[in-house]
Amino acid sequence: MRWAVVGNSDNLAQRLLNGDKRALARALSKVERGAMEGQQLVAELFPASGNAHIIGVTGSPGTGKSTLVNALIRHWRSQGKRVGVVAVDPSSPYSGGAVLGDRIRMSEHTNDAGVFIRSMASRGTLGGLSRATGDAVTLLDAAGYDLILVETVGAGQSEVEIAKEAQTTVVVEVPGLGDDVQAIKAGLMEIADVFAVNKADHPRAQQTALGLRMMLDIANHAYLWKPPIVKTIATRGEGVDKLAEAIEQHRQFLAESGQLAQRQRKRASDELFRVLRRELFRQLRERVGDDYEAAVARIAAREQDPYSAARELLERPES
Ligand SMILES: Nc1nc2c(ncn2[C@@H]2O[C@H](COP(=O)(O)OP(=O)(O)OP(=O)(O)O)[C@@H](O)[C@H]2O)c(=O)[nH]1
Ligand SMILES: [Mg+2]
Repeated sequence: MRWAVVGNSDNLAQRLLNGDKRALARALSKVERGAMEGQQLVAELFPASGNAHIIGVTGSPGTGKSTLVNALIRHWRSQGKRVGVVAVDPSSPYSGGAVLGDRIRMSEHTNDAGVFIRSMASRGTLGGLSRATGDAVTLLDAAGYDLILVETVGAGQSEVEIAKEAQTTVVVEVPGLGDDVQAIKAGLMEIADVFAVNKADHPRAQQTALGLRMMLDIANHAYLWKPPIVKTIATRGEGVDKLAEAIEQHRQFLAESGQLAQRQRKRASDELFRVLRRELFRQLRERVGDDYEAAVARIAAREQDPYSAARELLERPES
C-alpha cells in the first residue's frame, strides 16, 4: 500500500489504491457522471497521482490508433510496466462501430492485471468530456499505472484540447490521401511530439514520412525537440519498439529540459480554471435563481444587451 486514505467513499479509494480493478471501474463511473461523489474521489486520490507518463494518441479516424495502442500495451507489458488506457469516444457518427472494435482489438489484455482499458462516452458537453477524461487519468495514475494512453480521434478542436493534456502526444498518420494537408488542417502538427506513420505496409509510407519531415523542418526549427517520425505496421507490431522508444525519449527530454514541470503547471492552471469557471457559474446561478432566465428573455427580445444583463446579475446583492 503506497498511500493511506482519509475520508470515506465506502473505502472505494482505498480499494483502488490496493489495485482492485472493480473499485477502479466503479470510481471511473462516478467521475464520468460528474457528481459530487466523483469530486470527492478525485480529492482523496489526487495525492497519490502524478507518477504516470500520460500519452495522448490522436489522429484521423481509422488510422490504426487502437491497433497501435494495443501493440504498445504488449510492448510495455513485456517490460513489466502497468498500462492504463482511456479511449475517448467522440459523438461523431463513425464512432458507433469504433467502441466495439476497440474492445475486440484490445480484448487480449482484459485478463491481464497490469492493464486497464476504459472507454469514455461523450455524453453532454465537450467541457464535460475533457473534465471526465482528466479525472479518469488522475484515477488511473493514482491506481499505479506507469503509462496512461489516451486515445482520441483528432477530428476537431475539442479532441485536440484533450490531447493537449498529455505529456507526450503521438499523432498517427497513414500514407497517401494527402495526409500532410490533413494534419495541418486538424491542427495536429502543432501538438505532435512524436509522429507514427502507420500502415507502413503501404508503398507510399516512405514518401509520407519524408513529406512530414520536410514540413516539420520548415515549421519547427525553433524548438529544442524535433518530433521523430516512426514508421509502424501496427497489425504486425512492426516498428512499435521504436515508437515506444521515441515516446520514452520525449519524456526524458521533458524532464531534462524542465518542460515537464512547465507542462504540469500548464495542466494545473487549465484544471483550476475549468473547475473555478464551473463552480463560480453554479454559485451565481443558484444565487440569482429565476432572474437568470428573465435576463436571457430580455436579451433575446432585444430589450437588454448581454453586458449590462451580466453586470446586473453579478452585482445583485446576496439575499
Ligand atoms: N494494412 C494495415 N492495416 C492496419 C494497420 N494498423 C491498423 N490497421 C487496420 O486499420 C483499421 C482501423 O484500425 P483501428 O486501430 O481501429 O483504427 P483507429 O484509428 O483506432 O480507428 P477509430 O478509433 O475508429 O478512429 C483496422 O481494420 C486495422 O486492422 C497497419 O499497420 N496496416
Ligand atoms: Mg480506435
